[in-house]
Amino acid sequence: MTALKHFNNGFAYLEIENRQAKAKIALQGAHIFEYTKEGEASLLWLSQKSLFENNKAIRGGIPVCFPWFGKNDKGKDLPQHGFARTMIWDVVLQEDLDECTTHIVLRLESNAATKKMWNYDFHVELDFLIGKQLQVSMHIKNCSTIPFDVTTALHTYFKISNINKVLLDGLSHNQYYDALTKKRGTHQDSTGFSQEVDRIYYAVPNKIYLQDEMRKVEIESFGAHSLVVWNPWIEKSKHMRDMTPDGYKTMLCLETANAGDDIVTIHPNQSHKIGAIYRIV
Ligand code: TA6
Repeated sequence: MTALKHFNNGFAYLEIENRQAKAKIALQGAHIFEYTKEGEASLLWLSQKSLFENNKAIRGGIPVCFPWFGKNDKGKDLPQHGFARTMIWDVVLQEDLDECTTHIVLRLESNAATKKMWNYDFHVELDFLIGKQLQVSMHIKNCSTIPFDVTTALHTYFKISNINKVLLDGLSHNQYYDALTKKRGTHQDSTGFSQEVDRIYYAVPNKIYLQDEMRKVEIESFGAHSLVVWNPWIEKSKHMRDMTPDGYKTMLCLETANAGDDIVTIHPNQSHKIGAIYRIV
């Protein structure tokens, strides 16, 4: 079952429910901000102070970073993480595959507003399969007559019980770029985090695991050659109006990405697909 709902301020979202899961997807940014498997706690973290306002990215869930990840130095007014997450997408498919799986597709096409910021013709679709697992994939097509480069991410906020006790399994000895120190490093397996972390890992395996006190989540990625790991910690959270002071303790971003040096060139009439499947195992 899928229904179009609105918050009091008119902010629109799809509400999905089937026998295996329930979810909510904002039309702005094709932004899933709730996914809960039957019998489990919410997979995705959502800030208690998240804004559900036009042109403001939701703090939590899975923000879609496109057509660039991070800051864009080509223009001081260009939005961090691109414009896709603050634009209204069209719902092009909502279908119950069976009692346990719902298929939702939203689409964003280039228009005058996007071309002012990024002068290419494209369309991008976000494809969700919502059931006992959550599959999210981004399909980018170059509709221009020249190639373009993109960096992207599914900027996924995972709900955890305690940032000091989570374990990332599958990144041993992986190289990363540390955005805080501007240096490269090598992952050392250790439990938990005790400070801000903002890293782009490269050449990551297509399956990694988030081990928490309350569950183990498998993250299977495709079309991605990098993974971003982020937690703002105390100081950065203080300067974020949509974060509570202790919100950092129960979230960790693990972002299936083409970020940093992992730039994807898409040729005319060609497409690129990046996505992830999240399973509670
Ligand atoms: O995920 C890593 C990152 O690029 C961090 O540097 C931090 O800026 C985070 O994204 C959140 O960005 P946002 O624009 O959503 O506040």
